[in-house]
Amino acid sequence: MTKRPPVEDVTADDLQVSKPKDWAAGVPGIAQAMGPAFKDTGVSRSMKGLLAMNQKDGFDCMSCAWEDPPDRKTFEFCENGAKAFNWEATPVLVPREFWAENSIDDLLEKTDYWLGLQGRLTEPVYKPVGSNHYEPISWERAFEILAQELNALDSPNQAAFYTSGRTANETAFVYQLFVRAFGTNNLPDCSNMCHESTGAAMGETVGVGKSTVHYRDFEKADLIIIMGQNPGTNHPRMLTALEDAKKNGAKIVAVNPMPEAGLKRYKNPQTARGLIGHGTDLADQFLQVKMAGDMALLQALSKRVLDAEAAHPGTVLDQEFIDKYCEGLEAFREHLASLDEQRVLEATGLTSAEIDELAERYMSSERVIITWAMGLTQHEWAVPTIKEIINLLLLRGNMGRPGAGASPIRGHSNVQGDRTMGIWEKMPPKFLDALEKEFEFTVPRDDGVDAVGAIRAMRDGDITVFVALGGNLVKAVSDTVVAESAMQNTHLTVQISTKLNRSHAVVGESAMILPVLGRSEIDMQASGEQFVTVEDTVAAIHASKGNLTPVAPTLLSEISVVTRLARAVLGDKVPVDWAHFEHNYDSIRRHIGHVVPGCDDFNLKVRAPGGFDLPHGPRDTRTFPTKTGKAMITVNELKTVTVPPGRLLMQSLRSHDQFNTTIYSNNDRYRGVKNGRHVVFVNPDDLAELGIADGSYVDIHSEWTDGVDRVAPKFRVISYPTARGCAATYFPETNVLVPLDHTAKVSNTPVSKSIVVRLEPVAA
Ligand SMILES: Nc1nc2c(c(=O)[nH]1)N[C@H]1C(S)=C(S)[C@@H](COP(=O)(O)OP(=O)(O)OC[C@H]3O[C@@H](n4cnc5c(=O)[nH]c(N)nc54)[C@H](O)[C@@H]3O)O[C@H]1N2
Ligand SMILES: Nc1nc2c(c(=O)[nH]1)N[C@H]1C(S)=C(S)[C@@H](COP(=O)(O)OP(=O)(O)OC[C@H]3O[C@@H](n4cnc5c(=O)[nH]c(N)nc54)[C@H](O)[C@@H]3O)O[C@H]1N2
Ligand code: SF4
Ligand SMILES: [Mo]
Repeated sequence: MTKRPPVEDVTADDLQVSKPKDWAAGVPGIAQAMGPAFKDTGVSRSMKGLLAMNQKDGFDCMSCAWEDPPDRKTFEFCENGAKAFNWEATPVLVPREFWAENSIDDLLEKTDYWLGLQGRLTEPVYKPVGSNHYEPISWERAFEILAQELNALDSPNQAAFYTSGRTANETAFVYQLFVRAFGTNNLPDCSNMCHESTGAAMGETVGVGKSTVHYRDFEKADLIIIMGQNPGTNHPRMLTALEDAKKNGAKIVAVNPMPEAGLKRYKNPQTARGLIGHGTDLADQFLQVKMAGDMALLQALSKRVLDAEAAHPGTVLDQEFIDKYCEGLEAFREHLASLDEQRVLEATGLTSAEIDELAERYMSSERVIITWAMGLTQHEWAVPTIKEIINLLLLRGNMGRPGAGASPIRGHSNVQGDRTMGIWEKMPPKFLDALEKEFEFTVPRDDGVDAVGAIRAMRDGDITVFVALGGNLVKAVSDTVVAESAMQNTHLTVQISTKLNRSHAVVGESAMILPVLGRSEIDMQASGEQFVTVEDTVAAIHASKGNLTPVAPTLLSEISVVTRLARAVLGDKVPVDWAHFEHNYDSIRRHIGHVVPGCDDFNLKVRAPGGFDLPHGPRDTRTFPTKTGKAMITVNELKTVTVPPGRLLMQSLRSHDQFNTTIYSNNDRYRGVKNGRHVVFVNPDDLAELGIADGSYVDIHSEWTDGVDRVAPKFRVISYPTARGCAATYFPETNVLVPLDHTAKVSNTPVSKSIVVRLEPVAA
């Protein structure tokens, strides 16, 4: 067992700030990828693991949902994939004495950075009511306690079962089956805080809430518009796809309040030109939009398209496509006729000329892809904004043909697959019917709670048991103070995890941690070595098989944990052979084949090297399974955010060295920040106007209609070329500023990207 020497958290005094970079990856990327991996995990374990990562017979990178290219290189991973691998594969283990040495109160004092550095969890631990310590218990005892607790509830709806998007398809399927057999649809997941707005917008307008492009479409596109996304950090290998697209003549436009390094220039570490040369210039146009201005921008673009068509009838719109496949054009045209250009310019902070230029690019391109991520989904009016992306694309038939489409880029590596497998608090009746037919038990039909709903219900005492399959909900969700007291208001919290985080410290009266294998590890069951499957952001499903010796023999696979939990809780309540599921994952896949559309012959199809693509009506055949059977061009009332004088619109985003609430280091190389995370990036002109000096310290107060004073104390101000009127901080440090009830309309996603804040100077 390896024990790490104590690690001290860094303080703000160590903070160093330098000029932001204007290119991504290159040699520093390789050094950052390999250095820590070799140091922590060891050269031989690292090489064995990394060489298998993202290979057709290896395991899927556990970081983001970016897709794998059809042809794989020897090193098919990026810097951040390597960091995620190292974080999981490390042989540093939490030692048994840790639990006696550290009380729950001690753990509450620590940061997530420190908690993660303690190493891999290896044995189940339990904190009984009244105790301030976890203590090791056997697996048998753990399941016994859970069965007692869950079966003692007055209603199954008093429990919630969270999922984070790293969970594999088979695990997700068995987990939702267990939860529904237990009797509830309380299946909140990380997607509620992530791409829920995308699902809502695309579900309504085109009938499928997933990307309408394949990997190969990127190299066929003439124009790729990247909105509200920072691929250099969050989907680094996307830069390779963008580089390939550029080589084929594509133009790239970035729409973002931040001049992100990865959107400007890419030095591909796999090529000589990338290592020693200038690299590839990516964005041909950078629209530095004001936060929450995208809806206005998109409407202005569509209006320009419609105006051009009016000026030269029959030359701009794809009228054939619209006539055959769409509805709503007339109402849309009428609505946009009165669009106020002045309001657009105010909301976007752009000039008419900039918008004209992008409109020209759009109209002169045959094949256009628009991609987006959290910069669009985490706003109050995210859903109508994304509907405007669909409108713009539909006008010129940019859907269901090569090189064109709508491409939401998903976050967690299998967040999309988890939804496909039934992790959703409001799965459609069709899925529930199929489940009922396959397993012969009555499936609950009432909608369950989502992530925000779960916190509310815990706060109000309506949910008393919280089980999490991965993730770190208390830290990831909005309104940290409320979320923490809600979690502490429960009777029992259970975390199925690989490593410690804040959710293991902020617990109910009683608490349990169940440690599991990571994706890179060999999963041996009664019938032999198992593999699982995952779905990437373009709906391609493929196998993932770990090849490293597990860090401890005491670990169970996630599927073992879920099936044993189901057996303990349900006994023979439902006719499901949970034990067989655990022994041979093919048996799970057989059922998936019967229940999940497009997964017939699942066992066969996932065994093909590289896997298979799920069917997708809009992409494959221009079939739109919406209410009307047509793609919907929708009318959305323009919404803009008003920021009172002296206030800024703040977003919370990711540094280059974190994966959501997992902090790999306190650095953010591309933005020039070292040794600190309590920083706020503000435009120099705004600083001058506010009379706040670069390098000084401020408390950040958020202002919302409920009048509650939410404060994030002592952040260092960094003068930074973000859009005027906007500010940026790191997630999750400023989640405390996002009111629980401030969520996107329809999707209920916390508004993590447009928070009205005021900066109040404090002493250094
Ligand atoms: N290394 C690493 N990879 C990750 C993650 C990670 O934490 N680390 N997280 C994963 C997950 S779960 C997700 S969801 C994705 C997230 O991937 P991203 O969405 O790229 O993540 P963020 O860091 O939140 O960046 C949001 C981007 O949107 C911009 N933005 C903010 N507001 C607006 C706006 O109003 N309009 C426009 N046009 N742009 C705006 C920001 O400036 C920023 O560039 O990444 C996944 N991959
Ligand atoms: N303010 C603000 N808040 C946000 C966001 C934002 O941009 N701004 N982004 C939101 C988004 S997009 C998302 S997706 C959510 C993320 O919310 P979550 O998915 O809940 O959070 P993560 O930090 O990704 O979860 C990390 C934890 O998962 C566990 N884990 C890691 N690997 C495994 C594994 O293989 N198995 C198991 N069982 N456990 C594992 C580890 O214990 C690790 O600490 O946060 C959201 N919150
Ligand atoms: S792009 Fe994403 S999935 Fe691919 S190696 Fe990098 S972190 Fe992993
Ligand atoms: Mo996400």
